[in-house]
Amino acid sequence: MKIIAGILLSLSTTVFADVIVPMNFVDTNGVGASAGEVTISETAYGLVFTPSLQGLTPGIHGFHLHQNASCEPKEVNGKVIAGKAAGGHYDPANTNNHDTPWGEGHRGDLPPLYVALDGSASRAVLAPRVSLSDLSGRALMIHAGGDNHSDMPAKLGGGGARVSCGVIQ
Ligand SMILES: [Cu+2]
Ligand SMILES: [Zn+2]
Repeated sequence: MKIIAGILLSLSTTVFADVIVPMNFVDTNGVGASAGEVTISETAYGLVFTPSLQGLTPGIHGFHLHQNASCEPKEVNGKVIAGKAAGGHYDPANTNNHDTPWGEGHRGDLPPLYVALDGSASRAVLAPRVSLSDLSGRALMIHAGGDNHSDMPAKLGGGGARVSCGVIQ
């Protein structure tokens, strides 16, 4: 019985394939070099985002699901902004609030990414409100600065510029 249970368990954990998102650096010229990838897997507690990234600035970075499947720059009021074609934070309920990953605001508000002193990121984060059905046609975004999961004192957690992005197929 133990063997059968083991086989069933290993089958059940492979039913849902991980989603792998290639990540690239972005700037006002467009999509640049590869930064690595993020693997998204489903758990009983939500989705786990496991980064395998290099070349980032050490420290905490805002990390979100954005609305559109594009990482291209876009002009806003005569100014070209990196990654802006990805649109705003994924917000299917139109809350217009930036909040915690477990809060009532944008569903795309993920826990921030931790980047080590050597510029690599490998620590996984758990997003309890996001499911696999939310992913298709979105973009995964890493910001230059951190994220206080509030619109105060700065909008959208204060993370600032979009530095790395990946389209989720
Ligand atoms: Cu963002
Ligand atoms: Zn948000």
